[in-house]
Amino acid sequence: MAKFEYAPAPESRAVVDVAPSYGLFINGEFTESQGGSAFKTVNPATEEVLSEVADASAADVDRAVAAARRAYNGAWGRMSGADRGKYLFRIARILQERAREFAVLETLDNGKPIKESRDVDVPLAAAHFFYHAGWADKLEYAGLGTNPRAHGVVGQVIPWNFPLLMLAWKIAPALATGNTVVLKPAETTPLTALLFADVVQQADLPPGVVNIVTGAGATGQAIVDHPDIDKLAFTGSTGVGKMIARSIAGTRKKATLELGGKAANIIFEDAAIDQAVEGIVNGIFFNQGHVCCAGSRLLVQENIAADVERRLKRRLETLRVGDPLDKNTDVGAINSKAQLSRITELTDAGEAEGAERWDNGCELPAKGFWFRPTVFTGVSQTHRIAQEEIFGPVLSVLTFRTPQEAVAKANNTPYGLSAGVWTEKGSRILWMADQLRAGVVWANTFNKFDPTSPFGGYKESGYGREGGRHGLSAYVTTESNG
Ligand code: TAP
Repeated sequence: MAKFEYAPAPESRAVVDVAPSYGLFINGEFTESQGGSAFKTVNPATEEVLSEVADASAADVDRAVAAARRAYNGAWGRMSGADRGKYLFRIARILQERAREFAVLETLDNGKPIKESRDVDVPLAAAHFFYHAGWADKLEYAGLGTNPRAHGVVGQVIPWNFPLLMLAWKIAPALATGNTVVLKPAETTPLTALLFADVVQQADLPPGVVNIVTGAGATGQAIVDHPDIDKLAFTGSTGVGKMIARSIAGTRKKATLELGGKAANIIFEDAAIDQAVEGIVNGIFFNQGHVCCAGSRLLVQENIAADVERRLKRRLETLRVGDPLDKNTDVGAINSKAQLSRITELTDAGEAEGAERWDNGCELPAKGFWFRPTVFTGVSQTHRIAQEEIFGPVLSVLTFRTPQEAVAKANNTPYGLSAGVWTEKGSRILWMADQLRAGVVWANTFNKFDPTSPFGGYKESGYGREGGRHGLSAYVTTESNG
């Protein structure tokens, strides 16, 4: 086993063991993939191979769905909500107990700074299980409709930007409502999902309730196409989301799609500027900008634009880019070579289309996938960098004069996931929240998440909500929604 050490101080050392290879987690145990094929998962900060992971074929997905069906028809389907809740509480507590292990593994496989996996990803994942544990025996009173019942077997496909957290967003509500699960993590970040399988065993969950099938897009497609899946939950790109919607059209499958975004972070002249600059930096550079709700467009009122740009650049010069396992790192590695190429292609297009490019000039490690925090000014609405999701540490700055113009520009994208408003005027916050076509609107803050709040988009950002009472409704049928 390869050993990876975290934290330079000996007293705060935590070590995580990464096995040289992993199988699929089906029916409560690890098993080989039927075709025997595997793929490598790489540490994006060093390009070192971390492990070889089984590549699930359609036949493996079929085995996983059959196991989930047996579990649903068996003990799990008959279990009381109170007993299901106990399993969820147990999982939440184990996640807390093993938090450091999860944080280090997430950082190794994803490239995100350890302070983010430690303080955001893992605690929020545990919080999601605690929150849904509380719902498991109260579904009758959740206002979801008459006689809420599980769908049955749920297929779940998640992306690489918050691997453990997206897994928690998917699995916790599915189990709380009595469904069983077949989940596919992203190809570049399978390791925390496989460690979660270990937690499932530790919590003594009945076999087949949670199945983890690793693989690439073809494995996801096999889940989507499987005839015995009752409901699909997908988080990922709008392109793949559209393909999934087409694949299941006319079938009995229900679906929730959480897709891309191009959020506007809007600063008015009366805002507390330093606080707003902090929010903007967090909004786009948190998790290297690999965030669906990232504030990737800054809309700043024209008369304060020069001041904001100056303060923003000064702040960006203080960001530490580098070793994700260093507790002082602010911006880690780009998750994959493919993602780095996409960011490079779009930023080159930004320059070619005439926007002015600036980066913080920091040194980058020799190995691994890296991109400097970058800001484009003089961006117009038609530029690709103002329209397309870059999913990297790149901010496009546009200006506006009136609130009406800010709303028009903010809404002028195919997406509608999130937005931020910075102003001292309460009435303006309420007016903007009403006008913005975004599922989440933050005021004088950004990137705040809580399991009690529903999260999801308008337009091409998808449909359905995750979190809160609204998120539960996607996992049940009632006498009114069939
Ligand atoms: P995708 O390429 O769409 O991949 C998402 C997942 O779908 C991965 O597990 C992927 O497998 C799988 N997949 C690929 N092709 C598939 C197919 N034909 N059928 C079924 N599954 C398939 O997105 P990504 O690049 O991993 O993630 C980034 C995107 O996710 C961004 O657009 C981001 O905005 C969005 N996102 C949205 C949210 C919310 S809540 N709205 C949250 C996080 C991320 P592979 O990994 O093997 O390709």
